[in-house]
Amino acid sequence: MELETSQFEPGKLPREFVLAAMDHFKDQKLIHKRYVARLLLSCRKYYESISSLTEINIPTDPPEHDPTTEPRVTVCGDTHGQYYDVLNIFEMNGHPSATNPYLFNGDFVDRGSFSVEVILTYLLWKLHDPACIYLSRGNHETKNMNKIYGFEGEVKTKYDDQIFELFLEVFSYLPLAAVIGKSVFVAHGGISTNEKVMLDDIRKIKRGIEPPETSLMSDLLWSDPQPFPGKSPSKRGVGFAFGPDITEHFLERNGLSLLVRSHEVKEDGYLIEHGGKTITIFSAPNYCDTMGNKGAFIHFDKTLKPNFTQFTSVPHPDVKPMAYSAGMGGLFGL
Ligand SMILES: [Mn+2]
Repeated sequence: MELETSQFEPGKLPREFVLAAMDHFKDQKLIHKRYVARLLLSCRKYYESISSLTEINIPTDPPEHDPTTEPRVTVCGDTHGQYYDVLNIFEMNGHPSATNPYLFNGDFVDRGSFSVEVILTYLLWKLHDPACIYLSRGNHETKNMNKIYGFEGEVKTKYDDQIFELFLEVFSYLPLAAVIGKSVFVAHGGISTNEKVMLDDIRKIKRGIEPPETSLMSDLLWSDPQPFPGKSPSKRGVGFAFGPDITEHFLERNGLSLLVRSHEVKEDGYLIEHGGKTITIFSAPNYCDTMGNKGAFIHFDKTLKPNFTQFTSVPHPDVKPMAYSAGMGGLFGL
């Protein structure tokens, strides 16, 4: 399928092209470098123009492929280069569309060796229709992590240095958090332990940079919940661990009902903590081909109560996780 440059604009990329590209990827074929470059340049421009905080509304109509269900938004956690499991999510839950919107909550790349296919698929859908898929940045959409955990090596093997630099630029402009139905706050790591942070502070975060070590941006991308009150230094060395009291105060002063975050593998694909106020969602089943965990995603309808779907991993071609990692990453923990 041949495309004009003018078709690489938000809302103009034909659905048939996205579906054909996904089939190509499934057969371990790539799309031409000139399409990838156009896609990334167009996405960089688009993401640069929008807020650091994405506002998502529940659609008024149910998904076209399943009109008997309630209108809903689907939230997925880490997918980490597990392209065949992402295809399985779309098979179970339908392709992205304005009536079947998805929010992917960061960590699309690294670890799994089909990271190029995963991120290209998401960005192609984004250009097809910006209202069919929303992406928030994870701590793996960063230069330092990509160097260690495989994405840099993978892009340089499948494309080249120039395309890798363009990916980094797109990552640097991804939004940092989302609010669904004015009520559910979603960020990859979690929230800041600074008890004054308001949604407006998140909206105002300047992007186009790698996350500064101590910053609201890093708190959103790197933090983890802890079961006891207060805050602790993070075991990861970046961000903090935040207790149920910090979650409660953040939600209350911002008029929100729930925090959804990802960033940690969970045996059941999700975990509810902080008296029901914090949910972890993780969508990479059998993470790194070794963890044996389930994946899960969440549906939010107009009641804004979470509704979970769990799934197990599907087979993928014999390319091991971290296959393109040049460094020592494979020797560190999971
Ligand atoms: Mn993460």
